[in-house]
Amino acid sequence: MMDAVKVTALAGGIGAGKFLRGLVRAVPPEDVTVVINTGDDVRMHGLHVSPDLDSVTYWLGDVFDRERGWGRREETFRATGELRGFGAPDAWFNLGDLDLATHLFRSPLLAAGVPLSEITRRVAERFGILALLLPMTDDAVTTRIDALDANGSPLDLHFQEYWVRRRAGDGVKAVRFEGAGTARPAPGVLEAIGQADLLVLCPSNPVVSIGPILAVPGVREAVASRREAVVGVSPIVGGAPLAGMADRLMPAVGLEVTALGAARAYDGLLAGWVIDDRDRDLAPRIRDLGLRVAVTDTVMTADVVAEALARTALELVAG
Ligand code: FO1
Repeated sequence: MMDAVKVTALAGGIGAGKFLRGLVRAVPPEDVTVVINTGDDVRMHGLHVSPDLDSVTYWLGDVFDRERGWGRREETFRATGELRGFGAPDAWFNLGDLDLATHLFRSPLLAAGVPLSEITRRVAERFGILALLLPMTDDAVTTRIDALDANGSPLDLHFQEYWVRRRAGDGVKAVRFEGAGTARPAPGVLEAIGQADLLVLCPSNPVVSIGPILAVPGVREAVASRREAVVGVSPIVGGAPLAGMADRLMPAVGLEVTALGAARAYDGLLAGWVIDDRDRDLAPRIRDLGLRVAVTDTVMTADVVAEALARTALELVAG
């Protein structure tokens, strides 16, 4: 354990969840704050679903499904099957029966005016999570994809429609974070960035996972002002994401799909960048960006691998 080091992590969903399980083994979980993307949040069947908040919660709460990556283990999807039988319009999105309880708990509280950050605290408490989990904002921010379908017709899609319903099959023209311009960081977010000893950008999609967090006014500036303490872990290994759709979204914002391209996504924010053994050849070019580079195993098949990765990342920018 690295003692007396306060760490703030910026996180998306699956890759972040795996990494954070290692981080809370490397430092005491009470010293970890996680600022989580809410741009993927979506209304389904009238319920508020927060996929990245829930992924991080389930991974740290020890109820994750390592194979599927999202949702809970020992999950069943009977309610969604039933909704499909009704012809419910949102039944293309697979809400598990246990997962549904989270949305049923959260949605009426939100409707009653309880901030998402407070609800997130209560959900994290229920799962015995000692790290502090913060949504990036209590305001509505929605990631939208400007795309072209197979016939070249323009589409304006919610991120989940693009990713789950249409299986990332459309050509991506642009990514927008609707509402980000007027969103305020959730209580504690700027403080957690300002007061951390070390900051970590988790191995999450730089465009649609970390991008929305940095788009909340004040957050990018806060991270940039701590640059010397910021380390990132590449979500790209061997020219492809380990999970997700970064390979389709990075080119749309002018980034090559490599560990170098992912580092470039964080121009002006990083002191260190951790890449996988397979990307060793890219290290000199990343060092040319002015970054310290660590090369290690980033494929987190088990918590011990994630723990070693977290230690390597923290040590790269510590002291
Ligand atoms: N991903 C899928 O590929 N298919 C699904 O039906 C699906 C449902 C789902 C329900 C709740 C939840 O929290 C996440 C869910 N995900 C699903 C994952 C999600 O679409 C994305 O992986 C994240 O938004 C990106 O981090």
